[in-house]
Parts: sequence; C-alpha cells; structure tokens
Amino acid sequence: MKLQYNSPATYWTEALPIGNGRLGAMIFGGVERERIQLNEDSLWSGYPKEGNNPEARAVLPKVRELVAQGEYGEADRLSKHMMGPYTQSYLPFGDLRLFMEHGNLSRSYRRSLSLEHGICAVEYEIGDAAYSREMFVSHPDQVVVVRLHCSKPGLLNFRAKLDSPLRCESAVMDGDYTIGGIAPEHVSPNYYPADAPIRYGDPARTESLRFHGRLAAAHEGGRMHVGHDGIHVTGATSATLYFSAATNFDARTGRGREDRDPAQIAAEYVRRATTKRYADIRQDHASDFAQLFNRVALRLGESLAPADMATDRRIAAYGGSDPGLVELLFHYGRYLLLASSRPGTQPANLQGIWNEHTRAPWSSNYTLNINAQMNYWPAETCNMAEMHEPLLDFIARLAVNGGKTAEVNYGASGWVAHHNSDLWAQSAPVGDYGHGDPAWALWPMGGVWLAQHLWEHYAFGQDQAYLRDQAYPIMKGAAQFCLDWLIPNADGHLITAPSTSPEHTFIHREQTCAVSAATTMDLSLIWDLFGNCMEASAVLGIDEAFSERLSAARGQLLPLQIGKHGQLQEWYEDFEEEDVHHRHVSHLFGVYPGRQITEEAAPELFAAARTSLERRGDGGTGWSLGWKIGLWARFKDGNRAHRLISNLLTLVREDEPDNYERGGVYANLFDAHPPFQIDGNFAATAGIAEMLLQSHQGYLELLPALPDAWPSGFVAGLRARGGFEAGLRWAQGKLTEAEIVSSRDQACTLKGGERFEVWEDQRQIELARTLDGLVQFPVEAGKRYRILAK
Ligand code: FUC
Repeated sequence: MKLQYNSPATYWTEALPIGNGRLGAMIFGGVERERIQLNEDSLWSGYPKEGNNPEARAVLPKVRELVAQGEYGEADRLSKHMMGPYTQSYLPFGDLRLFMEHGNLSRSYRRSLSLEHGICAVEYEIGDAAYSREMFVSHPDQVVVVRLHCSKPGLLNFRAKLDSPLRCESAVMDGDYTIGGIAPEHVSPNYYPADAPIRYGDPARTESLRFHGRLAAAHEGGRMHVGHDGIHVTGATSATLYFSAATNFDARTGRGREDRDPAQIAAEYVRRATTKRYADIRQDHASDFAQLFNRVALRLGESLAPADMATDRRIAAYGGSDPGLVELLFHYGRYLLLASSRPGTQPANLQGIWNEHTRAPWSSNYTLNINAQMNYWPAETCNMAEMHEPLLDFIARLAVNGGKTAEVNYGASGWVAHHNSDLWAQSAPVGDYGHGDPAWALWPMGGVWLAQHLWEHYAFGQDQAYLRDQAYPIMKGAAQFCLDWLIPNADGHLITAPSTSPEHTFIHREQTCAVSAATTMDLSLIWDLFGNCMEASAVLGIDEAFSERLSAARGQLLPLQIGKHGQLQEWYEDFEEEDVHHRHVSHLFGVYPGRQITEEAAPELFAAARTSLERRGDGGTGWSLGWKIGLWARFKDGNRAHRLISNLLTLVREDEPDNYERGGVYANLFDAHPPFQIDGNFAATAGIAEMLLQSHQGYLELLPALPDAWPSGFVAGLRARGGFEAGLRWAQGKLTEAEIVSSRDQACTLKGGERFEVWEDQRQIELARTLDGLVQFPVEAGKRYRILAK
C-alpha cells in the first residue's frame, strides 16, 4: 500500500499527492531543490454571477419545432442561442520551495507515499549524511507539515519560501513567511482562445476571493532567520515547516465574505500547530487517516513484482499479471478520495484538489455529464460515505441557483443544472452565448444525474432523517423540472427536446448533429430519478400524489429502443454514430451506475446494451476505461472488466501527445485522460468493488464478476445498499466464506444462496426461498452472519 520511486519527479504527474480534503500538495522530492505545489480547495476565479439567459426560453419552442420536423442541423444552430457563460476555474495556490545547500549529488534516493497513513517520505544520502523529509497534510490540525532531518548533527541548511503564479504579495509577519492576494475575476477555459484570459479586478472593489498562506518553521539545533526571501535555517539537525492557507469563501452563502479574514484563519491554524509537539501532530494525522483507510482491505492474489520495484516500472511491466498493482490502484482511489474530500470541504473537482495550472484543462471544474459524479462512485461502496458529503452539500447549493435557471431559461419549475459547474454553483448552460458546441454545452440533465447521489447516500446508509430533510426535497425539485421539461411526441409518449447524448454526435443528411429528441441517456436518467423519488416517498410515507404523478409519467416515457446493429439505441432515431468508439457511453447509464437495465428486469435491453459496449470497444480516455470496468462488472463479465483494468494500467508519459483513444495512468498512478483527470482513479476503485459485490437489484450478489486472474483472495469492509457491510473470501474462483453485518434489523436477501449455509455465532440460520430463486434470512443489527459455502 505504497507508491515508491528511485528518483525525484521531473513532471508534475510524477509528483506525489497528499491532502486533507481542503489543502492539497504535490511533492516532487528534488534533492537540492524541492518543489511542493500547493492547493486550497476554495481558491477559484470569479465571484457569484447569474448566467441565466432569457433568450433560451424564447427560442425553446422554435428549437422543439425544428426537432419535431427532423431538422436537426437547424436545431443545432438555433440552440446556440440557449447558452450562457463558461464557468470559472479552479486555481493553483502556489509553491513551497526548499533550497537545500548540499548540492544535487545523492545516493540511495527513495521517494514514497504510504497510502495507509497519508505520509510522503523522501530519503537520500550525501556523503555519510542521511537526509530525510516527511510530509503530510493533517486533517485534525489543518496544516501541511514538512519535517526535515539530517543524521549528522548541524548539517541541515536550507531556505524555504512561498510563491504563486497568482498576483500576490509576500511579507514577514511575526516571524512567519506569508503570501496573500486576490484571485482573478475571470479565467477563460484553456480551450477558449482569448487575448486576456486572466483578468484581475480593482482590489478595492472586486468581489473575487482573497487568499492567504502562511509558513512557519521550528528547528532543532542551528539558527533561523526569516527575511523577504523566505525562511533560512542553518546548522540545524531537524526542522519542521508548517503551512496553512485559506480564502474568504463562505460555503454557507456561496460567496466571499468581507468579514472572513483568510490571513487570520491561516495564522490561527499555524499558531496552533506550532504549539503542538511534532510527534503529536504526526500521530494525530496518521491515526485519523489510517482509521478511515483501514475500513477496507483487499487481496487479489500473489504478486511476483519485487517489493522494492519502483511504481512506474511496475506499471510499465504490468501486462495483466500483477494483482498487487490492481490492489494498489484500488487503494489509491480510496486514498485520493480521503485526501480530496472531507465533510465541510468542496467536492473533488476534475483534478481532485491538485492543480498547478492557472488555466487548467477544462478549468478543472465540475463536469456534470459524467466526471463529477464518477468521482464519488466509490464513496458508498468503499465505505467512505462521509466523504460523499461535500458533493451532497454542493448539490444543495446548485439546486438553489438551478431553480432560477429553470425559471428564466425554460419557464420550468424545480431546478436544473447543465454540463458544467464551479465553486459558484453555476447552473446555467455554458458555451459563452454561442461559442460552445450544443453537443456538450446544452445538456440540462446535470441535476437529474446528481440527484442519484442523494438517493444512493440514503440507499446505503438508511438514514431516514437525512432522506426526509436533505435529500428528498432536492430530488423532488429535480423531478419537478423533468415533469415540466418532458413533452408528448406524436404518439403520446413523453420525450425530451432538445436532447443530446453528451459529447457524441450522429450523422444526419451527411452532417454531424448533436441535437434531437429523447436520447436514451435522458430517458434513463429521468427513469432513475422518478423511481428513486417514488421509493423515497414510500419510505417516508409522504407525497403520495406526487409519487403517483411520477409513476404515471414514468410509464409514459418513450420506451428504450434496440437499433439495427442489435445495440441499445443511443438516440431517438437509429442514427449512425459519428464515432463508433466514442469515449462517452451515456446510453448505458441504465446498466451502470443506474439500475434500469438488468438481465432480470429487461433481458433484451440488457443484451442490446452489451452489444453497444462491444461496439464501443475496449479503448478510450482514462475515465472512459474506468466506466467500462463498472459496466463489464454489471454484465457479470469479470475477465472483460479485468481487461479494462489492464488497459487503464497503461503507463502514460507526460511528454507523449494526448491520445483520447489511449488513456491510462501516469507514473504517480494518477488517471491519464490524458491529460490528468482524477475521475478515472475513482471509477477504477468503484469498478473493482462492483466486480466483487453488487446490490443494485434489492439483494446482495457476492463475487458477481470475478476474473480468472484473481483465483483466490479476500475483501473486507465493502458496503451494500440496505445498510450492509460485507467481507468475502474466495479460493479457486469460488466464494468460500462471507461475513455480513447489518446496521438495522431486517431481512438479508442473497443471490445464489442455495449454495451457502448461514451461521450466527454457533447458531445455523434457516433460509427462506423467495419466488425468484433468492434466499432470505432475518438479521439483527450489529450481529455478524457467516455465510459458508456448502
Ligand atoms: C467531458 C469529456 C472529456 C473530458 C471533459 C472534462 O467533456 O468528454 O473527455 O473528460 O469532460
């Protein structure tokens, strides 16, 4: 459970990430010059601004008319009038740089990251002196900590300073080194050509966020001096640096607050840390992290890779036969969520919290047509439900803005969100009022998909108060929007228009078009949302009339269709796709992460969906490969899922040209779209969990997609819907033993249960058979039930 290397990072994608959800750092591990690139999760460009566009409402009927007439090219063109502004960008905070005075020639260099403790270490020797650096971001203490040590007393000499690509000033305050500034009012997306892409406002008047970072040092032996060029430590044996940062963003109001002073917040964190013993800070951090990390364990088989093999070499050598590397990939996704998302922080964005660019790829924002949701796929199954909270809180903020967008842009009730969002919870479509492509900019289903996360958090955790007070009202708002957005077609089915299958286009009259009606993804998302609302209303015993309305509307949705290749049709008509290998597999939402299309409930659609996935092939961007792991798990094809994992474990080098057909991972195991996007890491972790345990059909299915490559192993601590936690053990490809604990008294339903006997302590439990061939047994909250193969 360690990433390890024999040399410092040259590129950012070789550096190692640490974080506490709010503060993030990327560690390069240079010998003479260390770079620790820093982030703070609320540091974004911009300020709250409405992007709603009344013109959208005016052209909507005309766009619908064109769609009804099959004039898709014209509908595409006219729909450009429905766009709003691009979102703002997630920004880098800056860098902590260390200048060591021992030169660059070292021996026995080692750089590693412990996933269990969230501690990064750098070790090397210069002559007979052994130097070590230990770095972590403490959640309990809210500081980045760097501990430096030299084995020879008095030989530790260095200077440390902060800088930033943002406009900022540095100062010495009470013996600490600080930088502070005001974020730009606007940063254009990296794909949008602009002469002045980064624009700062008038410091006296701007509503942009104020940021501040503070660095303090303590040393054992030697001397310390703090000047305008940083902190100088000379002749020491050990030294500890404490960095903290803040902005004046206030998540409760969704804006910067005048009376929130980031300098004071950073100073307070640093002051508290410096008055605590280093050993205590480290201990508190390591146990905080380990207690979350150790909730889940996984063993997939014997690895032949030598224990000290560098991780990048190990990736390059993978070839499908190193189950230990798959374990590492799985754990890394859990590590990254713990490090980028904690209760009260901002949700993990396109790069988690780690970003060095002022104009990051796709603004490092929230992309809602797959990427932001994908970040949270492992949250519930992999026992990190609290880490889901930042997204759930964000959805609540988005729903407020989205209520206005629904009204202004469409004259609809409820709330809507589109393709992208940002710290300001932008809900309007992007595209800079016509610059963007309707293939992505206009998609009004962002909120519908996000609402699935509200439900899933309940489905796993079973907290009815949360469902009633937080989740259901927002889910209902998303459903209200859909009821208004749906329109009848000529034969009375409910459809959506305009509608796109995100980012993919079809060929129509020899042109590529994006806009038509009722894409399979729209219909599947709405089906899912309506069903979840209906279940929620039944659980809570409220809103029966609304639930009946949803049920009626769901019954009237245009049925999903099977096309000429036997595929699940992606669009309203059986169009030829522009790119048969397109990275998005939006039409398969109903298979995963949805639950509309299962072998049991819809065998023909299930088979068609599988054909669609076959046609898409086994390539794609990192996140696309990650999605396909989960899909093949739902198709119960473990070997195919394993092949997709292998494809994802392709080493991508920073100096290669980006290739969307060939995603993979970088040397630091970060997902390579390419470029770096964190979503694929999370999808991989979620997909591996989905291969081992499924619960989306109202029962537990143990080892539904175990590949031949993992004949024996175990997993502990996975969660299943209904409030279950499960551990499994298998040998020769078959389950030997499982253990289940429920958070409440209930019945546990299992698939394939006739092959098992169930024990609670010394007592064998009688199993009842259900009509559909499942077995059921009663469970009491907190007791352990052992399931043994007969
Ligand atoms: C969607 C995807 C791209 C990329 C971007 C952030 O637009 O189609 O591949 O992941 O989001």
